[in-house]
Amino acid sequence: MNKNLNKIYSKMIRIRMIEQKIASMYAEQEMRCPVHLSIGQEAVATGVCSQLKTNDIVLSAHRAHAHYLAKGGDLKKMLSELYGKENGCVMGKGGSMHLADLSAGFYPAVPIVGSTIPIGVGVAFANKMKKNSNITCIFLGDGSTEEGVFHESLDFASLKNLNILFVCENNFYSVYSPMNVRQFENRSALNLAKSHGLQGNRGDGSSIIEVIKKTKNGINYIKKNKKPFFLEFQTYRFIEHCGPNNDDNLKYRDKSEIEKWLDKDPIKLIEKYMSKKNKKFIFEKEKIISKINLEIKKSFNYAKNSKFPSSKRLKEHLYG
Ligand SMILES: Cc1ncc(C[n+]2csc(CCOP(=O)(O)OP(=O)(O)O)c2C)c(N)n1
Ligand SMILES: [Mg+2]
Repeated sequence: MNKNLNKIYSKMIRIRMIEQKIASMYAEQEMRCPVHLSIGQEAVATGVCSQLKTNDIVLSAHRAHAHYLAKGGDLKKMLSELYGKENGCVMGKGGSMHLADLSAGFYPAVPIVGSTIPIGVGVAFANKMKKNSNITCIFLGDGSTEEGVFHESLDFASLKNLNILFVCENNFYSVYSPMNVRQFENRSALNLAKSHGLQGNRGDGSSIIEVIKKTKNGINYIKKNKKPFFLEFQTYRFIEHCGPNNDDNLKYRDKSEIEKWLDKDPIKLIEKYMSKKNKKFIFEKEKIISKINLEIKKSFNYAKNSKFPSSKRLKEHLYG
Protein backbone atom coordinates (compact mmCIF):
# COMPACT_ATOMS: atom_id res chain seq x y z
CA MET A 1 0.00 0.00 0.00
CA ASN A 2 2.77 2.42 1.00
CA LYS A 3 4.67 1.70 -2.19
CA ASN A 4 1.56 2.16 -4.27
CA LEU A 5 0.63 5.39 -2.53
CA ASN A 6 4.17 6.69 -2.93
CA LYS A 7 3.79 6.14 -6.66
CA ILE A 8 0.45 7.96 -6.73
CA TYR A 9 1.88 10.81 -4.65
CA SER A 10 4.88 11.10 -6.99
CA LYS A 11 2.58 11.38 -9.97
CA MET A 12 0.43 14.04 -8.34
CA ILE A 13 3.26 16.20 -7.05
CA ARG A 14 5.05 15.81 -10.40
CA ILE A 15 2.04 17.27 -12.23
CA ARG A 16 1.86 20.14 -9.71
CA MET A 17 5.58 20.89 -10.01
CA ILE A 18 5.54 20.76 -13.82
CA GLU A 19 2.63 23.18 -13.99
CA GLN A 20 4.20 25.51 -11.43
CA LYS A 21 7.34 25.54 -13.56
CA ILE A 22 5.30 26.28 -16.69
CA ALA A 23 3.68 29.17 -14.79
CA SER A 24 7.02 30.57 -13.69
CA MET A 25 8.59 30.28 -17.17
CA TYR A 26 5.57 31.68 -19.00
CA ALA A 27 6.57 35.34 -18.48
CA GLU A 28 9.64 34.79 -20.67
CA GLN A 29 7.14 34.75 -23.56
CA GLU A 30 8.84 31.83 -25.24
CA MET A 31 5.76 29.65 -24.81
CA ARG A 32 3.38 31.46 -27.12
CA CYS A 33 0.28 29.31 -26.73
CA PRO A 34 -2.43 29.89 -24.10
CA VAL A 35 -2.10 27.54 -21.09
CA HIS A 36 -4.98 26.33 -18.94
CA LEU A 37 -3.38 24.91 -15.81
CA SER A 38 -4.89 22.24 -13.56
CA ILE A 39 -3.21 23.40 -10.36
CA GLY A 40 -5.64 22.30 -7.60
CA GLN A 41 -7.28 19.62 -9.73
CA GLU A 42 -4.47 17.02 -9.80
CA ALA A 43 -6.19 14.35 -7.70
CA VAL A 44 -8.91 13.72 -10.31
CA ALA A 45 -6.49 13.23 -13.22
CA THR A 46 -4.07 11.14 -11.16
CA GLY A 47 -6.66 9.01 -9.38
CA VAL A 48 -8.72 8.24 -12.49
CA CYS A 49 -5.71 7.47 -14.72
CA SER A 50 -4.12 5.28 -12.02
CA GLN A 51 -7.00 2.84 -12.63
CA LEU A 52 -6.62 2.77 -16.43
CA LYS A 53 -4.34 0.55 -18.49
CA THR A 54 -1.98 1.82 -21.20
CA ASN A 55 -4.27 0.58 -23.97
CA ASP A 56 -7.31 2.29 -22.45
CA ILE A 57 -7.95 5.61 -24.15
CA VAL A 58 -8.17 9.06 -22.57
CA LEU A 59 -9.62 12.19 -24.19
CA SER A 60 -9.41 15.66 -22.74
CA ALA A 61 -9.95 19.26 -23.80
CA HIS A 62 -8.39 22.69 -23.22
CA ARG A 63 -7.18 21.89 -19.65
CA ALA A 64 -5.27 18.77 -20.61
CA HIS A 65 -1.75 18.81 -19.10
CA ALA A 66 -2.70 16.83 -15.98
CA HIS A 67 -4.64 14.21 -17.96
CA TYR A 68 -1.83 13.83 -20.51
CA LEU A 69 0.82 13.40 -17.82
CA ALA A 70 -1.31 11.15 -15.61
CA LYS A 71 -1.99 8.84 -18.57
CA GLY A 72 1.75 8.53 -19.20
CA GLY A 73 2.21 11.16 -21.92
CA ASP A 74 5.84 12.10 -22.58
CA LEU A 75 6.94 15.23 -20.69
CA LYS A 76 9.67 16.30 -23.12
CA LYS A 77 7.23 16.09 -26.02
CA MET A 78 4.62 18.05 -24.07
CA LEU A 79 7.00 20.87 -23.18
CA SER A 80 8.43 20.96 -26.70
CA GLU A 81 4.85 21.34 -27.91
CA LEU A 82 4.26 24.28 -25.57
CA TYR A 83 7.40 25.89 -26.98
CA GLY A 84 6.18 25.27 -30.56
CA LYS A 85 9.09 22.96 -31.37
CA GLU A 86 9.36 20.32 -34.07
CA ASN A 87 9.70 17.41 -31.64
CA GLY A 88 6.61 18.46 -29.74
CA CYS A 89 3.88 15.84 -29.41
CA VAL A 90 2.03 17.34 -32.41
CA MET A 91 5.17 18.75 -34.06
CA GLY A 92 4.82 22.17 -32.49
CA LYS A 93 1.67 23.01 -34.43
CA GLY A 94 -0.95 22.59 -31.73
CA GLY A 95 0.34 23.95 -28.44
CA SER A 96 -1.07 23.28 -25.00
CA MET A 97 -4.67 22.77 -26.13
CA HIS A 98 -3.95 20.04 -28.71
CA LEU A 99 -1.83 17.55 -26.80
CA ALA A 100 -1.68 13.94 -27.97
CA ASP A 101 0.41 10.87 -27.20
CA LEU A 102 -1.01 7.84 -28.97
CA SER A 103 1.61 5.50 -27.48
CA ALA A 104 0.24 6.37 -24.03
CA GLY A 105 -3.40 6.04 -25.15
CA PHE A 106 -3.94 9.80 -25.01
CA TYR A 107 -5.95 10.89 -28.04
CA PRO A 108 -5.66 14.42 -29.45
CA ALA A 109 -7.27 17.08 -27.28
CA VAL A 110 -9.63 19.62 -28.85
CA PRO A 111 -10.42 22.87 -27.03
CA ILE A 112 -13.85 23.60 -28.51
CA VAL A 113 -15.88 23.07 -25.35
CA GLY A 114 -17.71 19.72 -25.45
CA SER A 115 -16.19 18.60 -28.73
CA THR A 116 -14.11 15.68 -27.43
CA ILE A 117 -17.20 14.09 -25.88
CA PRO A 118 -18.62 12.81 -29.22
CA ILE A 119 -15.10 12.01 -30.48
CA GLY A 120 -14.60 9.80 -27.43
CA VAL A 121 -17.98 8.16 -27.95
CA GLY A 122 -16.95 7.45 -31.56
CA VAL A 123 -13.68 5.92 -30.38
CA ALA A 124 -15.56 3.66 -27.96
CA PHE A 125 -18.10 2.71 -30.65
CA ALA A 126 -15.27 1.79 -33.04
CA ASN A 127 -13.65 -0.32 -30.32
CA LYS A 128 -16.91 -2.12 -29.72
CA MET A 129 -17.23 -2.90 -33.45
CA LYS A 130 -13.67 -4.26 -33.37
CA LYS A 131 -14.61 -6.39 -30.33
CA ASN A 132 -11.99 -4.58 -28.31
CA SER A 133 -12.99 -4.20 -24.66
CA ASN A 134 -10.72 -1.26 -23.78
CA ILE A 135 -12.19 1.55 -21.72
CA THR A 136 -12.49 5.03 -23.20
CA CYS A 137 -12.26 7.70 -20.52
CA ILE A 138 -13.59 11.14 -21.44
CA PHE A 139 -12.67 14.06 -19.16
CA LEU A 140 -15.07 17.00 -19.39
CA GLY A 141 -15.68 20.24 -17.52
CA ASP A 142 -18.93 21.39 -15.89
CA GLY A 143 -19.24 23.98 -18.69
CA SER A 144 -19.28 21.30 -21.37
CA THR A 145 -22.44 19.78 -19.88
CA GLU A 146 -24.20 22.90 -21.19
CA GLU A 147 -23.45 21.97 -24.80
CA GLY A 148 -26.10 20.08 -26.76
CA VAL A 149 -23.55 17.53 -27.89
CA PHE A 150 -23.12 16.39 -24.27
CA HIS A 151 -26.71 15.07 -24.30
CA GLU A 152 -26.52 13.50 -27.75
CA SER A 153 -23.27 11.75 -26.84
CA LEU A 154 -24.52 10.37 -23.53
CA ASP A 155 -27.71 9.12 -25.13
CA PHE A 156 -25.76 7.35 -27.89
CA ALA A 157 -23.24 5.86 -25.40
CA SER A 158 -26.15 4.52 -23.38
CA LEU A 159 -28.08 3.23 -26.42
CA LYS A 160 -25.03 1.37 -27.77
CA ASN A 161 -23.81 0.11 -24.37
CA LEU A 162 -20.31 1.53 -24.83
CA ASN A 163 -17.35 1.01 -22.46
CA ILE A 164 -16.99 4.65 -21.52
CA LEU A 165 -16.01 6.27 -18.26
CA PHE A 166 -17.22 9.89 -18.35
CA VAL A 167 -15.41 12.02 -15.78
CA CYS A 168 -16.86 15.46 -15.12
CA GLU A 169 -14.45 17.76 -13.32
CA ASN A 170 -16.85 20.14 -11.71
CA ASN A 171 -14.77 23.16 -10.70
CA PHE A 172 -17.94 25.32 -10.51
CA TYR A 173 -16.80 27.84 -13.13
CA SER A 174 -16.79 28.31 -16.84
CA VAL A 175 -14.14 31.04 -17.19
CA TYR A 176 -15.57 33.75 -14.85
CA SER A 177 -19.16 32.47 -14.77
CA PRO A 178 -20.35 30.61 -11.68
CA MET A 179 -23.12 28.03 -11.80
CA ASN A 180 -25.93 30.37 -10.79
CA VAL A 181 -25.65 32.45 -13.98
CA ARG A 182 -25.44 29.36 -16.21
CA GLN A 183 -27.64 26.61 -14.82
CA PHE A 184 -30.97 26.34 -13.02
CA GLU A 185 -30.78 25.72 -9.29
CA ASN A 186 -29.75 22.17 -8.32
CA ARG A 187 -29.13 21.10 -11.91
CA SER A 188 -26.65 18.26 -11.65
CA ALA A 189 -24.44 16.72 -14.32
CA LEU A 190 -24.80 13.31 -12.65
CA ASN A 191 -28.61 13.51 -12.68
CA LEU A 192 -28.55 14.52 -16.35
CA ALA A 193 -26.37 11.48 -17.07
CA LYS A 194 -28.83 9.29 -15.18
CA SER A 195 -31.67 10.69 -17.25
CA HIS A 196 -29.82 9.40 -20.31
CA GLY A 197 -29.77 5.92 -18.78
CA LEU A 198 -26.27 5.92 -17.30
CA GLN A 199 -25.30 4.80 -13.83
CA GLY A 200 -22.90 7.03 -11.98
CA ASN A 201 -21.51 8.46 -8.80
CA ARG A 202 -20.09 11.69 -7.44
CA GLY A 203 -17.27 12.44 -5.06
CA ASP A 204 -14.74 14.82 -3.56
CA GLY A 205 -12.14 15.49 -6.22
CA SER A 206 -9.65 16.74 -3.63
CA SER A 207 -9.37 13.34 -2.03
CA ILE A 208 -7.18 11.01 -4.07
CA ILE A 209 -8.36 8.08 -1.96
CA GLU A 210 -11.99 8.82 -2.83
CA VAL A 211 -11.23 9.39 -6.51
CA ILE A 212 -9.42 6.05 -6.73
CA LYS A 213 -12.17 4.16 -4.91
CA LYS A 214 -15.00 5.60 -6.98
CA THR A 215 -13.11 5.16 -10.25
CA LYS A 216 -12.36 1.53 -9.39
CA ASN A 217 -16.06 0.90 -8.75
CA GLY A 218 -17.02 2.69 -11.96
CA ILE A 219 -14.58 0.64 -14.05
CA ASN A 220 -15.78 -2.60 -12.43
CA TYR A 221 -19.33 -1.60 -13.34
CA ILE A 222 -18.34 -0.93 -16.98
CA LYS A 223 -16.49 -4.25 -17.26
CA LYS A 224 -19.28 -6.27 -15.67
CA ASN A 225 -22.23 -4.64 -17.43
CA LYS A 226 -20.61 -3.46 -20.69
CA LYS A 227 -22.28 -0.09 -20.19
CA PRO A 228 -21.02 3.47 -19.71
CA PHE A 229 -20.56 5.04 -16.27
CA PHE A 230 -20.55 8.72 -15.24
CA LEU A 231 -18.42 10.19 -12.46
CA GLU A 232 -18.72 13.76 -11.20
CA PHE A 233 -15.90 15.04 -9.00
CA GLN A 234 -16.06 18.40 -7.29
CA THR A 235 -12.76 20.22 -7.56
CA TYR A 236 -11.30 23.74 -7.82
CA ARG A 237 -8.71 25.48 -9.97
CA PHE A 238 -6.38 27.55 -7.83
CA ILE A 239 -5.27 30.09 -10.44
CA GLU A 240 -6.82 31.95 -13.36
CA HIS A 241 -8.86 30.19 -16.06
CA CYS A 242 -6.18 30.69 -18.68
CA GLY A 243 -2.63 31.74 -17.95
CA PRO A 244 -0.05 31.51 -15.19
CA ASN A 245 -1.40 34.15 -12.79
CA ASN A 246 -3.85 34.52 -9.97
CA ASP A 247 -6.95 36.54 -10.91
CA ASP A 248 -8.74 36.62 -7.57
CA ASN A 249 -8.45 40.43 -7.62
CA LEU A 250 -11.30 40.31 -10.17
CA LYS A 251 -13.57 39.08 -7.36
CA TYR A 252 -15.66 36.64 -9.37
CA ARG A 253 -15.03 34.05 -6.64
CA ASP A 254 -15.66 34.64 -2.92
CA LYS A 255 -12.63 34.81 -0.68
CA SER A 256 -14.21 32.33 1.75
CA GLU A 257 -14.86 29.89 -1.10
CA ILE A 258 -11.25 30.13 -2.30
CA GLU A 259 -9.92 29.63 1.22
CA LYS A 260 -12.15 26.60 1.79
CA TRP A 261 -10.71 24.92 -1.31
CA LEU A 262 -7.10 25.94 -0.60
CA ASP A 263 -7.50 24.18 2.75
CA LYS A 264 -8.53 21.10 0.83
CA ASP A 265 -5.51 21.28 -1.51
CA PRO A 266 -5.27 17.69 -2.82
CA ILE A 267 -1.48 17.69 -2.42
CA LYS A 268 -1.74 18.81 1.22
CA LEU A 269 -4.40 16.16 1.89
CA ILE A 270 -2.37 13.27 0.51
CA GLU A 271 0.77 14.48 2.30
CA LYS A 272 -1.14 14.60 5.59
CA TYR A 273 -2.55 11.13 4.99
CA MET A 274 0.83 9.67 4.10
CA SER A 275 2.65 11.29 7.03
CA LYS A 276 0.17 9.60 9.37
CA LYS A 277 0.60 6.20 7.70
CA ASN A 278 4.35 6.28 7.29
CA LYS A 279 6.83 7.98 9.64
CA LYS A 280 9.53 7.95 6.96
CA PHE A 281 7.36 9.80 4.46
CA ILE A 282 9.05 13.15 5.09
CA PHE A 283 12.41 11.70 3.92
CA GLU A 284 10.86 9.84 1.02
CA LYS A 285 9.13 13.06 -0.07
CA GLU A 286 12.47 14.89 -0.26
CA LYS A 287 13.88 12.21 -2.54
CA ILE A 288 10.78 12.20 -4.74
CA ILE A 289 10.90 15.98 -5.12
CA SER A 290 14.58 16.21 -5.98
CA LYS A 291 14.20 13.48 -8.60
CA ILE A 292 11.29 15.34 -10.20
CA ASN A 293 13.16 18.65 -10.09
CA LEU A 294 15.98 17.09 -12.05
CA GLU A 295 13.60 15.62 -14.63
CA ILE A 296 11.84 18.98 -15.04
CA LYS A 297 15.12 20.83 -15.49
CA LYS A 298 16.32 18.39 -18.16
CA SER A 299 12.96 18.41 -19.93
CA PHE A 300 12.76 22.21 -20.11
CA ASN A 301 16.33 22.34 -21.45
CA TYR A 302 15.42 19.74 -24.05
CA ALA A 303 12.35 21.69 -25.15
CA LYS A 304 14.04 25.08 -25.22
CA ASN A 305 17.03 23.75 -27.17
CA SER A 306 14.87 21.94 -29.73
CA LYS A 307 14.33 23.29 -33.24
CA PHE A 308 11.25 25.07 -34.57
CA PRO A 309 9.59 23.24 -37.48
CA SER A 310 10.91 24.31 -40.88
CA SER A 311 8.48 26.23 -43.11
CA LYS A 312 8.08 23.05 -45.21
CA ARG A 313 7.15 20.95 -42.17
CA LEU A 314 4.75 23.63 -40.96
CA LYS A 315 2.62 23.04 -44.04
CA GLU A 316 2.46 19.25 -43.57
CA HIS A 317 -0.55 17.49 -42.02
CA LEU A 318 -2.85 20.47 -42.51
CA TYR A 319 -6.28 20.06 -44.05
CA GLY A 320 -8.59 22.85 -45.03
C1 LIG B 1 -17.92 26.02 -27.93
C2 LIG B 1 -17.00 26.92 -27.12
N1 LIG B 1 -17.52 27.98 -26.47
C3 LIG B 1 -16.72 28.77 -25.72
C4 LIG B 1 -15.38 28.51 -25.63
C5 LIG B 1 -14.47 29.40 -24.76
N2 LIG B 1 -14.12 28.62 -23.54
C6 LIG B 1 -12.93 28.01 -23.46
S1 LIG B 1 -12.77 27.18 -22.00
C7 LIG B 1 -14.30 27.65 -21.50
C8 LIG B 1 -14.82 27.22 -20.15
C9 LIG B 1 -15.23 25.82 -20.08
O1 LIG B 1 -15.61 25.51 -18.77
P1 LIG B 1 -15.53 24.05 -18.25
O2 LIG B 1 -16.02 23.11 -19.28
O3 LIG B 1 -16.21 24.03 -16.92
O4 LIG B 1 -13.96 23.78 -18.09
P2 LIG B 1 -12.91 24.50 -17.10
O5 LIG B 1 -12.28 25.60 -17.90
O6 LIG B 1 -13.63 24.97 -15.92
O7 LIG B 1 -11.90 23.44 -16.80
C10 LIG B 1 -14.92 28.45 -22.46
C11 LIG B 1 -16.26 29.03 -22.31
C12 LIG B 1 -14.87 27.42 -26.37
N3 LIG B 1 -13.57 27.10 -26.34
N4 LIG B 1 -15.70 26.62 -27.07
MG1 LIG C 1 -15.45 24.37 -15.08
